[in-house]
Amino acid sequence: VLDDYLNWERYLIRSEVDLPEEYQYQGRLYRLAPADRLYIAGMGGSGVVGDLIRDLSFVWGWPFEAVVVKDYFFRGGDGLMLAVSYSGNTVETITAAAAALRRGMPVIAITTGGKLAEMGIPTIKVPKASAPRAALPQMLTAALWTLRKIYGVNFDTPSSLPYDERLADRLVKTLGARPTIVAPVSMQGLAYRVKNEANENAKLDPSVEVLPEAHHNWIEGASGPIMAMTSPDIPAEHRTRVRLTVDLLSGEVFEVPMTVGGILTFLKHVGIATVKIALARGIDPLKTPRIDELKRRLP
Ligand code: G6Q
Repeated sequence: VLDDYLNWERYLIRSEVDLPEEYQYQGRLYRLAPADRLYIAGMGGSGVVGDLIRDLSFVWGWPFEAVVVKDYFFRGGDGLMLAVSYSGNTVETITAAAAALRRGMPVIAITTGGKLAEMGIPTIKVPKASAPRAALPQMLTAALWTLRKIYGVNFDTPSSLPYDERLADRLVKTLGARPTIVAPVSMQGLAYRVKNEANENAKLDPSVEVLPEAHHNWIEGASGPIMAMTSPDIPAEHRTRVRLTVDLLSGEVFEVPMTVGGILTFLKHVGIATVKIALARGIDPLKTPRIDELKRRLP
């Protein structure tokens, strides 16, 4: 898994994806046209693609409302859905995709295979990695090229994701202390990804608080260490909220450019740092026995 993170740039998709303008599914016609609402279904390491697209679309004003779906149940109306599942076998994602199709909504799959790839809907197959969470570059860039094709959105495709040992060390220290990760709404997806990496690789349980809402409740109860996230690219209102939090409570501030390159470079360091924490604790960063057991026990 460490090798995957170190070689993330190799997995970035750098060219357009092939998608039809329309397709037939179970005798019904679906058109892949821009819709005001974009649903992104997916769980865990695949679901983060939706979280990050929501952050990016907010920061860069993309021409759709990104709605993240992390459940079996899908009750949305008009729109377009991306169903992201690394394995292609995640029951919540497959169920939500099927529900969207029943409602006449076009769905595009992003996966390495599994049941999702066999549904007979447009599917972008991405290369495998050691774990779903380690396949973020290929899943995220596959989703972004899809959005380029349908909505014409612009994004950067970084040529490299440079490694900085000092940043990794700072993250080891900060995340090892099980902080509360504090981020504004515009960086919420990024903050949850940091938490998830600490959960899955390091087997730690930091929490996430989102601003400005957390200034109306959590701030009064806050007691532990704080990891604060900010960016030069987010609205001034959000930057101010982060600054005020750290002024009042102190904390380690991480500034992340909200570009594809900035996000993936930072998350590569988070991946490496959480693997390092695991190894220092004598834990296998790759294995996720509870997640596997839960999937086994599901009907
Ligand atoms: C990530 C984990 C886990 C996984 C989800 C969803 O590395 O294994 O978070 O991503 O359980 O599975 P799929 O990614 O296969 O849909």
